[in-house]
Amino acid sequence: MKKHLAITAFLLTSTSLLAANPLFPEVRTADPAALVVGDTVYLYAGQDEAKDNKTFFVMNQWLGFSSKDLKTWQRHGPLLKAKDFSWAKGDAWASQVIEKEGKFYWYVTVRHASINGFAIGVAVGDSPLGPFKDARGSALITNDMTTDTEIDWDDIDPSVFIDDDGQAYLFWGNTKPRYAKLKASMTELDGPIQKLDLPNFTEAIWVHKKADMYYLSYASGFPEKIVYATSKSISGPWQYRGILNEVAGNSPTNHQAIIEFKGKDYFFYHTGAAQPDGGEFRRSVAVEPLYYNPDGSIKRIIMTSEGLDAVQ
Ligand code: FUB
Repeated sequence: MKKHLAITAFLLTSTSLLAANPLFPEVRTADPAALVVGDTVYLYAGQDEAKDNKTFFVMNQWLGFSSKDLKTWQRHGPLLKAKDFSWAKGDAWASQVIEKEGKFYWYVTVRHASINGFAIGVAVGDSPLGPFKDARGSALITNDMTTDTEIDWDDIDPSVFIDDDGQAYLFWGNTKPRYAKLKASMTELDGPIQKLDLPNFTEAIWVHKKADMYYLSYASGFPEKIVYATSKSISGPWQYRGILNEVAGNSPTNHQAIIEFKGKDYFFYHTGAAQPDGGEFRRSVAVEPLYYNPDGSIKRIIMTSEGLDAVQ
């Protein structure tokens, strides 16, 4: 009996055994975006508020989380809402936060109130947890700036990458992948919108760099698999390298964030696997280790219920 109590006490206090995938079982989260600042990972995710999996997404705000070991997470609640952009109607879809010179820029997908379709906005704050406020008072990208598709949700899923020379690039898109340079202000385009050539592209671009290789991962097909391409230059050409993550349990969408933290690499994604009510419109964020091969390719992600051990 004494031994049983000791084991129970160990399970309750050992964070490395308690936290698993999905990371935040008490809330539905989607479209993870991770940011490393010093010894902390900040994780931003849209909140899936749909009551069931029958109709469509209900997403009004983005939640913030932070961790120093990827196992014990602090919940910071909503850090930004779609309605914080006065020109937006709602739909807090995928986003990414990036740091430049001590400021934190949060690029978001929202539905525009007066221009048909989805748009990309940017908020700014002085810390990774904000407070954040609309940096422009208007959208950075609107649907009427990209007229080569029939759909009105082609301007979604921003991912911003700052190259070693300080030049920032905004990538985004649904069905048509695009990118443009950003001015030093981070809130204005600097030049034309360019097209990318990526096979079977759906959405969810994430750009990162490892050693001297650029990586562009994205959701492909539908239901979505996360695939990736590599390049020796941020402006391409991009070489398709294959599947990174298979279709995630019980969710036709997927959306990834890739980071290096304390010397190791990690892959955040979402699934519909949470019990009892996870699914297409009630997703949950999870995390797995990510491993590079010596030739720069990435090993296929293995989705697990256990998740990670605590990072020391
Ligand atoms: O969460 C709403 C949309 O579904 C995102 O913008 C896409 O990436 C997909 O996950």
